[in-house]
Amino acid sequence: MIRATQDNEYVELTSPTQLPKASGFLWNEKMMIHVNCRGYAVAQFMQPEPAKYSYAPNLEAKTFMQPEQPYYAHHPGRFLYVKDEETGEIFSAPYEPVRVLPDQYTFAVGKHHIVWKLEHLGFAVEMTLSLPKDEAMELWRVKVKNLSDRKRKLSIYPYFTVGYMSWMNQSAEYHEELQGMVCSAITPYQKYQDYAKIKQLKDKTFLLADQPPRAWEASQEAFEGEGGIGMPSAVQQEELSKGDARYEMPLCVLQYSLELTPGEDKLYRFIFGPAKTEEEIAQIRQQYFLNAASGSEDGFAAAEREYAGYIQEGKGCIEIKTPDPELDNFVNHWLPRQMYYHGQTNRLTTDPQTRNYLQDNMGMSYIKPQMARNAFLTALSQQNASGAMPDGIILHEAAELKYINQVPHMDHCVWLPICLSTYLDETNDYTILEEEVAFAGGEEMATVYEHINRAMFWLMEATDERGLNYIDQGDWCDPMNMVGYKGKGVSGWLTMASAYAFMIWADICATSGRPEMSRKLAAAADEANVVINQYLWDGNWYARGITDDNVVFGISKDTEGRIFINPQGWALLCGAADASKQEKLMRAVKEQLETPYGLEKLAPSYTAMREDVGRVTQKHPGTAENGAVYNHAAAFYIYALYAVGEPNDAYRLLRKMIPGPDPEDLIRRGQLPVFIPNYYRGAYRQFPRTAGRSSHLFNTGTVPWVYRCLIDGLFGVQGNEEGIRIHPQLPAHWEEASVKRSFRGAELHVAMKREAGVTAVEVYVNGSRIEDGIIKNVEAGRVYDVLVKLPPQ
Ligand code: CEZ
Repeated sequence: MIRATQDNEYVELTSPTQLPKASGFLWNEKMMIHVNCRGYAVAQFMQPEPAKYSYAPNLEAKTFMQPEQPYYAHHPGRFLYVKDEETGEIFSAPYEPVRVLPDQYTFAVGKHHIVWKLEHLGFAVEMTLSLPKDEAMELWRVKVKNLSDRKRKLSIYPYFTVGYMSWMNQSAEYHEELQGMVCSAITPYQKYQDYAKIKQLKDKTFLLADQPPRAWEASQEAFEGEGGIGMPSAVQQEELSKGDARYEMPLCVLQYSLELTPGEDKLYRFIFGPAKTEEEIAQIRQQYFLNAASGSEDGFAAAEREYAGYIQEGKGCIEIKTPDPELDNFVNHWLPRQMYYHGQTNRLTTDPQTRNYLQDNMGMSYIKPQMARNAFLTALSQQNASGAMPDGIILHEAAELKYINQVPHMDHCVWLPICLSTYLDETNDYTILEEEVAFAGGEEMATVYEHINRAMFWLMEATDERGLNYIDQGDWCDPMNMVGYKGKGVSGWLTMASAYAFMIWADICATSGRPEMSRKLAAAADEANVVINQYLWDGNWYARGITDDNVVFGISKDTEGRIFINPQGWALLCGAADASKQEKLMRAVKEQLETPYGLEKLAPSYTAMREDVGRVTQKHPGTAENGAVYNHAAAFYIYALYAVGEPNDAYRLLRKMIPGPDPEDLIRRGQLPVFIPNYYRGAYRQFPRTAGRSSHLFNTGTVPWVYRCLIDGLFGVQGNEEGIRIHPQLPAHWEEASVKRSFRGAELHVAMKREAGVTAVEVYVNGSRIEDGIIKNVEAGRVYDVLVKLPPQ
């Protein structure tokens, strides 16, 4: 039902109904497309703000990408109606909108393309989606084959949703000379000042075909007639009416009629996307379909090939082999791909949230460190001279802070040293600290070192008389907006995160020859830890914060939101929790927050508004920050477990982030193991029926943290200023594992084995024992054979 192909190139699903929301996604420099097994699609492109070219049937609100995206009959999709011309029978690929269950069905999610294959009525249909590397457009291959032993006649109708483009102006028609359809619209606006902006937009949607169609239809209504989208009247007629759309909802559908001898197949190719002008569309047709560059390869095939190469560049820096092949496949292929997507696209925003931008680039440190470096400098160039970081980082001159970035959050500074430390671990590039960068406004310049000092001092100052950090309208938890909006409430988590940031910065200062500053920071961390224990320890775990009215919350006497995961994990990281507190809080987490699908972010989920906590309590219980298995928060906790040396709990929880391999688990999550979603439904103890269900939202800060869990924790192959420290923390039930680690231009082949008689980790490099486990002065171009002997369990 769900399997990886032999070569691990694809994850395949063989039913369109068992996991109806199963999906995959592709992206390039300009766009992203998320498609599901039944043919529905959400595509966005940047111009520079995210825009659509295939719309819903009603006016769409512009907002950020949503979890648990609902699908419905007229949801934008890419379909192929197939009509047997002898019997009149009709079905559609991949499954929607006709919903006839085919005899054979496969949805294959690959890294650089996505394929739907089905067999029905003696026909095989294959639809393949790919993208070019730099342009916003979809490249489609549609192949039909006669599987029967007689000649067959059929019509196929490639259908591309255009939808409700605009209430001001929308139309569509077929263009003979383009051999394609062009839909035109004007993005709705009202202020004359916006005219200058909207006149630049790509307001056309086109469909180009490599072969002339027999007929077409450009009006959604005319196409559907009384039959509706499930059995369109136009498909039941002999020929589409070659109609246009005049302020009618546009559609791109073509008809091809063909005859196939037994075993014969035929391939069609299409390009679907946005454009500004007809000339641009003509240009695309020329480039992709008419210019056969060399031999048989035309622009279309060259673009597919180039795109495969682009995705291939997003390789991670470890290749693992463990007793868990599904984990191996995920870590070797899908996890770095998802991390790369974040680093390359900035989640399709022009003003990524500062914490997201920094963490996404923490992940990029493993893939393209130069890009991470530039991103850190970009972020710092928007820092206020006071040390405060803005809520979002502006990536385009015309961009402005939108949505959540208009709400003041207090945590952005903590991510600077934390994310930079990963970059330094990977590259050892301490020169970044000496780089001169301006502050916002451009008047004052300072080194990166000075910038981060100011961020740390800003955090030290942003505390109340007790020394706890103010939360204002939020911290890492975006919607925790009413704990401190009156100016008094504090965040327990943020106090811990600040302490941890001070510790990390203290280390970096020490390593870069700044002992004085290092001591100052370490002292600040110690002071924070004292007040954390004084005001936030509740007996068995740490509180989440203290409200404007001085009410401690996230504690045993709360009936909802009794325990939050973040203060527990970060108390382990920042060193606030001593051994006895560590044990207590880990037990509380296991008892109250662990579920079969991972760790809940808080429990019990709030079922009613708490006006002194805020919007988070109004989210549906068990979704998102209100007690879902929020993977980003779970990843922090797992990272903390590795930091305090709890490999078994850490691994168990880590494994729960990936759907499967057990079929029941896959069905419950409803998602293929090709990405980690931002959440799985939680509130396991309150709403067990829906627990485990994936949000299908692949935008999440989880992935770089999972990668860090693997590098710094599980496989213990973390870089440092001397070289690389080998210190695996395999779970007890693993006898062995191996890792191929690319590191600063060298390659390490690390074999890990449990061996009788071994009492502590022993590391051998090219045959000789290394006492401290640190391979020093790693030389680029060299291959290191590393053997790690581990004590038996
Ligand atoms: O967004 C994420 C943010 O992108 O939520 C995280 C936060 O740390 C990330 O920076 C936790 O709050 O209600 C809201 O505004 C939500 O908070 C969303 O914006 C949330 C979504 O899950 C999107 O990923």
